[in-house]
Amino acid sequence: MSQLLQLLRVIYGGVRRAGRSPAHVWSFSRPHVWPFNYLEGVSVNARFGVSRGMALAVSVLAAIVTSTLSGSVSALADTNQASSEHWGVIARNTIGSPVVDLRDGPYGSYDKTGIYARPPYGQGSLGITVADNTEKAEFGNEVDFYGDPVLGLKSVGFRVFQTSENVLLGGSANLPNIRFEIDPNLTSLPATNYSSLVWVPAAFPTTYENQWSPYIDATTNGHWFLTGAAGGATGCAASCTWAQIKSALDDSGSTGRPTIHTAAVSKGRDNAWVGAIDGLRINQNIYDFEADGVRARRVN
Ligand SMILES: [Ca+2]
Ligand SMILES: [Ca+2]
Repeated sequence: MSQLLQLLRVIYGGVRRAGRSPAHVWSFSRPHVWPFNYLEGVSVNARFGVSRGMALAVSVLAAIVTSTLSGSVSALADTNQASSEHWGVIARNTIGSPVVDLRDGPYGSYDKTGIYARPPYGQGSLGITVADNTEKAEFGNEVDFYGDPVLGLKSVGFRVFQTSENVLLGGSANLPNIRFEIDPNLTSLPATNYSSLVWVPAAFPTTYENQWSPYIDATTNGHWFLTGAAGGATGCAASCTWAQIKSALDDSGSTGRPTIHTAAVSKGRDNAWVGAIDGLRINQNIYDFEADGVRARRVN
């Protein structure tokens, strides 16, 4: 078996374990570099993309060598990314019949040119349509972040395609959210094992409308809150800064540190909204939403 592994490394430049799911988690030491248009001061590589032929070969060989590898790796760890197939609509948190669609584009709006007139990563994005204040859409990952430390979250943010129509419908802060379902593990609430940790973006500058935004850093922009009992116990039921909410969750109690259940982007229930999201950043990975799936781009 070790000889087979050695052969595989010679042929493909090395394979290594990159996630919790055994059959879908192979990445290569020489990652595919996907074209991108602009970055938040960093360069990234996509480590999800492999050619169909290579993917087929690896899927066959992966079954042979999986048994030689052991241990699980956090989705927040340096060497990992979430698997594309683990991203999707989170049914539990979807209300009504919103549209959540991995799509090409949007390119535009019609009179826009330059880097903000095209998806920031690849050629597609996550389109979201919410009809009114009764609907809620959520797209995320219920597998790869499970059990990861909330206090280990360092970098969070995304890019968004906002329209002036959305602003007319709900004001300049009518935007989607980033949402982590968590176990707050607060000492004062030992029976509370669930809360949503939600980021609410600040009002959008008019200059960002009808095009792609720059990177919006959720650790400095807007505000955060916690739902349920944890919101009241931390003083963050309505609005806290990122620093405040992390400090409030860091009570170093006997119940343990807060852990992540899920990671997602969401919209609702507040106003109608039609737009798109791309480049969801969670720590050292930028999740590139594309029509054919979600690629993790590693921030170098
Ligand atoms: Ca994209
Ligand atoms: Ca708990």
